[in-house]
Amino acid sequence: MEKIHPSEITPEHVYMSRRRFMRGVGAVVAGSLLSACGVPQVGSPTETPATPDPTSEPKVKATADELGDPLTSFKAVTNYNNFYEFTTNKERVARLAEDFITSPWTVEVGGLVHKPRTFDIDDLRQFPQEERIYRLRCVEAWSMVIPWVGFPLSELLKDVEPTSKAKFVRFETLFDPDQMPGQKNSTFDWPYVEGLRLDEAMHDLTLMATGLYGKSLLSQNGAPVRLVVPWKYGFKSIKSIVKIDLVEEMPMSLWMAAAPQEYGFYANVNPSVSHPRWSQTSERRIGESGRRETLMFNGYGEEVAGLYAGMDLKKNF
Ligand SMILES: Nc1nc2c(c(=O)[nH]1)N[C@H]1C(S)=C(S)[C@@H](COP(=O)(O)O)O[C@H]1N2
Ligand SMILES: [Mo]
Repeated sequence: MEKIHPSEITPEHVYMSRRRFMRGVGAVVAGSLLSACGVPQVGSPTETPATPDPTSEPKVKATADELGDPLTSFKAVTNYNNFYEFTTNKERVARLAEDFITSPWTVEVGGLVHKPRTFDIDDLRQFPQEERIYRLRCVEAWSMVIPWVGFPLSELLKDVEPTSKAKFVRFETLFDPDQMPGQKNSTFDWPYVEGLRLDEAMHDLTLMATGLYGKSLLSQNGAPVRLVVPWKYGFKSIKSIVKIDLVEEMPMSLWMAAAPQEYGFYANVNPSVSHPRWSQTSERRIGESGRRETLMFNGYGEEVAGLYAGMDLKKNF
């Protein structure tokens, strides 16, 4: 049989974005990254799964994103974190999250769907895992380049079959103050909640990440499964998800509830919309000196600008 080129069977924009963002896919063994026992495993069965050494730089084939910017070191990605359930101190999250129990774990998917389903780790393993090199731009104006491993959220959503009433997706992080001391801090209305419009959630760039740098996610990065939406500020990429609901109304996120004048629902990276307390025109790339310009939609405009056609992005920030 004649070999069919992927561009012939996939809509071109999808094909192009996959080609641009999938790297080293062959190196990722499907399902190998979500370990049942919670101990991160390595890709090759001949290597011994070991307690992660946060100082070792795991090997991935890619060395840069599609713009040519180098990956942020594994050490920085796993030791400089925002995960307020543990602490607001970025450098202390990794230590405090060390004993976080990520197995057993389930993600309950329901709401306006025809086939509600509770996924366990093995179920999530069934979705083909791929590597995606994405920029992560925090609303605090620092950024990283991270080689994630995961599967498109659209795959999971197709599985539960959203009804025609479903317009938004609402995500929830685990609530367990015994394990997550930051949740005893009543400044925030726990659990952490985030949301996307259904078409944003179905976009090919929207990833459910189960790993990074070719290893299972460490707790500080949102193990065992977290969202990654690369064209939005980092706070949209909710960690350690236990619940996903398809809903009709725009969900209220933890950050919208905490400070609606500072954090909107869309939270698209936009250098021309300042945070009330600082400018968003530039950012500090972790591991670099100096600052670099912040790109509209974090550099993913070609892929995602169409989602917001006709919208005033200054009002819908
Ligand atoms: N549940 C939860 N998810 C979260 C956060 C959080 O505090 N709690 N912080 C967000 C913010 S502000 C950022 S910048 C990213 C950081 O992800 P990383 O630590 O894996 O780089 O996670 C996001 N997801
Ligand atoms: Mo952030």
